[in-house]
Amino acid sequence: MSTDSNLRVNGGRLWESLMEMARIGATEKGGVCRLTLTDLDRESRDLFVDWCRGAGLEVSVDRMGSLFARRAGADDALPPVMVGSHLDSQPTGGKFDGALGTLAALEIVRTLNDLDVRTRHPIEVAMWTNEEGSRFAPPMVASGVFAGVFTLEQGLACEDTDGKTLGAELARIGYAGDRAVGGRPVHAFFEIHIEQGPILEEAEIDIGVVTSAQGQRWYEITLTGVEAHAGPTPMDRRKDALLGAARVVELVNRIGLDNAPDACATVGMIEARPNSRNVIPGEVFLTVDFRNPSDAVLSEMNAALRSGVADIAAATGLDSAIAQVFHYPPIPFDEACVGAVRAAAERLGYSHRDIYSGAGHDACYMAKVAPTAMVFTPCVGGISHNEAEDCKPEWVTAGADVLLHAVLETAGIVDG
Ligand code: HGY
Ligand code: MN
Ligand code: MN
Repeated sequence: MSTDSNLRVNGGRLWESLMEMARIGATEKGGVCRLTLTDLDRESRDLFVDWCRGAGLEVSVDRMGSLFARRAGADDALPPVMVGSHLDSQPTGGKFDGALGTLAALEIVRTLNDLDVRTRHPIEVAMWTNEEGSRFAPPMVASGVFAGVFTLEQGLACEDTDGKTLGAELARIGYAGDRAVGGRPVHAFFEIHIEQGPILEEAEIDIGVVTSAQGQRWYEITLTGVEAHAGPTPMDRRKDALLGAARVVELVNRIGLDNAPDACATVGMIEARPNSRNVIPGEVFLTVDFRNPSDAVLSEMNAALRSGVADIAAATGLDSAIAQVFHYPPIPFDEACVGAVRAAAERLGYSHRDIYSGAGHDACYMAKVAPTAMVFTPCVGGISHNEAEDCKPEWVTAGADVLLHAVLETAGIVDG
């Protein structure tokens, strides 16, 4: 039975769910701060689990705290079509990053329930722990454990800047599940997400058919000099770690510009110690985030960073330590699943274009263990990882309609 183009989600219900979820961790500027494994994360999980159970789904929690809400298939022994994303946010995050993918997945199930449609494969709505990597690096760690990229021990041992481990925080909020992480067949994985960039909105295109995700390398750099008094210490006798860090920030930006137009290079975190106004900083910790659609160029950026940091340390009399904490090469998504997304947009009459993802997503790791594809919606001004992040009801509805059809094409409709 082919997917009837009249099959559509209830966009109003989805928008309402997004606005209700956005009240958890709501910030004054209209965003959300729902850092992973905080009490607010627990509150969002509790609400999501209630909604899933309200839709008749069977909810399980794995040992990384990821949630799986299952709708039986007509042939329930078949591997599930999984659809989902994350609910954790950046410290100054928005209402849609992650929540759109998680709640649109739930909306698909709600729509199938309304229309009494049975699918051949079971459907599982997934909510992954710690996608953002803001509190605990690396990002996408739970889907990474599910895909066998990290061991469970590595995932649980991730530490935040206060020395708390992911495993301990998971137990503290009551979401340390007992289900094995991964190691089971998944028929396909789909994720819908806002683009988090300007391309679709500027081109006035409804749907991004995501063909791949660019590669990433994340680093932690520590520069060590000598703490000293800001008054009596002559300028030529200083080993100023913050001076070195300032030059590293300039170096990172230069590496990004030198590899234009596709490279992205960012220093997002910097901590000067002891961070006192009249003490020459003796130590600085900073992070580097490199992205590129070419792994070869990412390697060149890596080499330029390492040699550049060594030169800066030598010129400023500092010791330097650089650790790569995360890397994955560019990830192509599955042609058949990407085709199902493209065909769905065509069938439903939505404008669409192929696009690669600048951001990382749980789909990037799921692509290692299941045929995977993503659907992008535009976002207002291309802004994300910012409390001003915004989307439009018509974009959300169009994206969820396409997701519904791509999932049904892949899961198969038995009757309804
Ligand atoms: O960093 C990323 O691309 C994602 O938001 N975790
Ligand atoms: Mn996200
Ligand atoms: Mn994000």
